[in-house]
Amino acid sequence: MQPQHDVIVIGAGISGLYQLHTLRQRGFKVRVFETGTGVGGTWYWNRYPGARFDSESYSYGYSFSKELLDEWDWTEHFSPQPKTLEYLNFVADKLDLRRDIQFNARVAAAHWREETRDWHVTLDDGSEHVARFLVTAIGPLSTPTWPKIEGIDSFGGVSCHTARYPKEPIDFTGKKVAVIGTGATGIQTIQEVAKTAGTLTVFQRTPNWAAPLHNATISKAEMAEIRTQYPDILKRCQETFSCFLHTPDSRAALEVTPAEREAHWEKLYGSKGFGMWQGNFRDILVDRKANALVSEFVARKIRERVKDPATAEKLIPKNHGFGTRRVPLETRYFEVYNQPNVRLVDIKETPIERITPNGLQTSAESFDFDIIIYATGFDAITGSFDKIDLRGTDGRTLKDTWTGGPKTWLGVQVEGFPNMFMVMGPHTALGNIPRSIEYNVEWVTDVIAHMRDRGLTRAECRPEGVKEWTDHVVALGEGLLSNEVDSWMTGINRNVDGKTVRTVARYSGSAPAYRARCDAVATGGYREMALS
Ligand code: NA7
Repeated sequence: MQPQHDVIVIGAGISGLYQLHTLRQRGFKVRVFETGTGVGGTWYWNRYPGARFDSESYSYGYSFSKELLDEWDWTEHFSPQPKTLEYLNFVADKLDLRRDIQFNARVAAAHWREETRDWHVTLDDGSEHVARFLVTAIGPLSTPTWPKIEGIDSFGGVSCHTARYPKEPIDFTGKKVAVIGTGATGIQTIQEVAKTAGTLTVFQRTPNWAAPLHNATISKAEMAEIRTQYPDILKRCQETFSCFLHTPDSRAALEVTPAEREAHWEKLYGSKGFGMWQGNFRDILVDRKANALVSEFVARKIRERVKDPATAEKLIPKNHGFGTRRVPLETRYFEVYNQPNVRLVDIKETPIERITPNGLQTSAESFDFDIIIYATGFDAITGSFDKIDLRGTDGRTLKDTWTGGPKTWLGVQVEGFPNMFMVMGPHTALGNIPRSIEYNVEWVTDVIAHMRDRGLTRAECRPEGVKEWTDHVVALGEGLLSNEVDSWMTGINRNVDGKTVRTVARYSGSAPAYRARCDAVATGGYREMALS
């Protein structure tokens, strides 16, 4: 079978849409395969109540097109999912992207063919497609995981995972609702469902440190003002550590006086977005003493906000410090537990034994529910790769290649997988993700264009490059308190076989350093790669 396309892109989320656009702009014939029935990726699937950005909307949208920036109005500082999905549809229409996207199309397998130097892709429906290059734009958090609880299929009411939430909203009025999971997703869901549910029971295994979001609407006049500031906003995102508007304070918590510390933390706790996590003193995520102090500050806030002291204690994490897991941002989350219709069940104390036709059974009690929402997270970073039968040279699978943790070159290539490029793969700078995506996508497009212009048909990273980058990523993670804690960021998900040992799957250096490294490869004529 001859190649029908220059490039096959898997996924039509923020990465895939921009990858399609940049490649098309450079004259490539591109086909995008997307499992969903529409564009949006993360923002297509995560329709759960309360889903929204934790990054400021105006720092999150695409930055490459003045026209898009000029024509799109954000309505809230932290955009809710329906508006974000509307935005991504607006982008797809504006750039006329849909004609090259096939929806309802899940890639089941992608095999490299050395003799013809191309990728042979098979969809779920058995159809086959061939392209010279393969770009994975499948997202780091896109394969939802359900808990392994006995009887999960026996429930007679409505149940769903937050990342597979139905398109028709569920009405909670007067209903008995359960939410299992208290990560960033669970917290957004809980604070929304609590507004209308008859009763809401939250099943918490591990509490997470959360900080206030301080969302607000954006008026037309304010949006006009923001638009004039776009150059500064986007420039700042390019300069900060993780592409957020917030970046670590140059001072250490332990260098300043207790009064200065307190004042800084009060200010951060009272300001919008990720400041408390990303704009904090530079030592809180590496120094145990500094981390204990900031954790104590946030614990105090929880105790002030939750009326029942026993409930407050349950909501305060004891097994990890503030910021060592992804910090959920919340809007009156802790106050939810002061409502008479809301109850917190600590399932470390009384584990869930089984889901029953009417609800669920813990070791202490039987509960009846109309609705159970699973906010139980994702098989993060490598999970979406594992679901595809990806085979490189000699038929070796990617899953086998990554046993014991991912090994990559710059997070964009894998040894033995020529002509495959990853956008937001393991070992790339995630941070404020669209900013990282735009860089990654443009870099990949440049390599592919470089090859075409020189008649080159095969690109593979070199083994020594993979070792150097993987060692570098592991070294960057040393000393970070977050790498001592179980979370999706350290590759742990006990709902997935084999994801019980911590791995370093995230690049934890700065985004500017990452870009400088990748820029050097490009300006060096990609000599670090084996191109032929
Ligand atoms: P997370 O952060 O992985 O949270 C999943 C939650 O579900 C967490 O509280 C888990 O408890 C809980 N969980 C997982 N499995 C079970 C079982 N079997 N029983 C009970 N509770 C369970 O996923 P999110 O979707 O909230 O957020 C993922 C990222 O998406 C987020 O960080 C943002 O970047 C966007 P645990 O902590 O494992 O004890």
